[in-house]
Amino acid sequence: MAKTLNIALVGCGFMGRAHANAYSQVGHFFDLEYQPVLKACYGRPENRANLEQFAARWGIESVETDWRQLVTRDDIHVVDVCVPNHMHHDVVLAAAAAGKIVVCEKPLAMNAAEGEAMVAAIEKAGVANLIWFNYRRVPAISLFKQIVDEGRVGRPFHYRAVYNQDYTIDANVPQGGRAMWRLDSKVAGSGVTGDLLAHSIDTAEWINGPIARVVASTETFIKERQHTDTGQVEKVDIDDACMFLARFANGSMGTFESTRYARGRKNYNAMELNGENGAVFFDLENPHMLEFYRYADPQTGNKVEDHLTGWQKIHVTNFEHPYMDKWWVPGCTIGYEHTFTNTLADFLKGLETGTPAQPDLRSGLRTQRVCDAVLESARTGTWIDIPQ
Ligand code: SOE
Repeated sequence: MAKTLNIALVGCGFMGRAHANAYSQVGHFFDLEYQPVLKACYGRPENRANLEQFAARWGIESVETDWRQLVTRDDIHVVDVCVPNHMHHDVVLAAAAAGKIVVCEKPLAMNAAEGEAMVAAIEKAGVANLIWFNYRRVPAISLFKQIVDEGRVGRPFHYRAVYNQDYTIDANVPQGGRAMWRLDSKVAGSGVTGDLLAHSIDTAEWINGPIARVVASTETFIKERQHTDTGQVEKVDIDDACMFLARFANGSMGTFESTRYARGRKNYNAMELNGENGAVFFDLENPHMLEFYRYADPQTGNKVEDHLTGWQKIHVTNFEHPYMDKWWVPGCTIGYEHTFTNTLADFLKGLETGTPAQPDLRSGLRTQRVCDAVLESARTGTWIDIPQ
């Protein structure tokens, strides 16, 4: 017997669309006891026309222009927080106080202090929760983790992450407003560190364990931009680029690079792990390919290298690959939007089985602490230890 879960989407921008699509699709592809229903969505009163159009397009039953009213409605079971970052804290606290299930976009908050209050509220309320680090559910990235967990990489030496884009190179790109709030520090909290490196950090710690310490450098290439809300040219306070070195608790070394000034790169999220027995490489511009270098047998440690040794390319579309038995037939690919559907399916399965899906908000707080340490290191020029 299906159980209905009424969803309130708090936010209807880019992420609102990605989530709305996941709620609409999940029941068509996964066998789940819980069936989400898009009950209501929130948008600002001045954007009411957009909000109504959004609701009509996605079949959402009602609209609200007061999010506080929405999150306390009796007919809502799940509050999905996909408004810009500066609102996450208040919405999560109100939703937790109302006893709602909470699913929140990344990064968790503007900073770790806010994140701590959010996790405390969630844990006090005892409500199920999730942070949408969707890239864990790219089938090839899930397979990356599986290969590492199977011991095929062996002792890890190096983890390398790059997350580059190029959409802010033009000095005429404004900051703020609906489209460019990610460039406004008062709304976003930080630049590439919270927006892009948060993904890289989440994936890195998931695959290679906790980061123990970091040292970072950041740059803001374009120091002033016109602000959409005021029309004035204002100082830009976000990090346009960030690079940091990391030491993992397992002894391996990490390098992380992110920028919005890598001409030619649109959403280049890449990672490589080099270990004693092998290595794995992934990049999101080739989303179905995982590259694996096999050097030694994980059981015996014996060298398997011969004249055929080399990087092996795995087209991650077979039924035995993560998530792929839920979609099409081998060889038929899935895309960006499916990573949200896969994430949602795992979350709903977690509600059904009682084994909560990860990452939850506490895990998001861990990532937030690493982001804060990276930014502090960039300010002070020193290594910063991450509280474990
Ligand atoms: C930024 O351009 C952005 O939309 C991020 O905010 C998302 O988290 C990332 O997945 C794609 O790029």
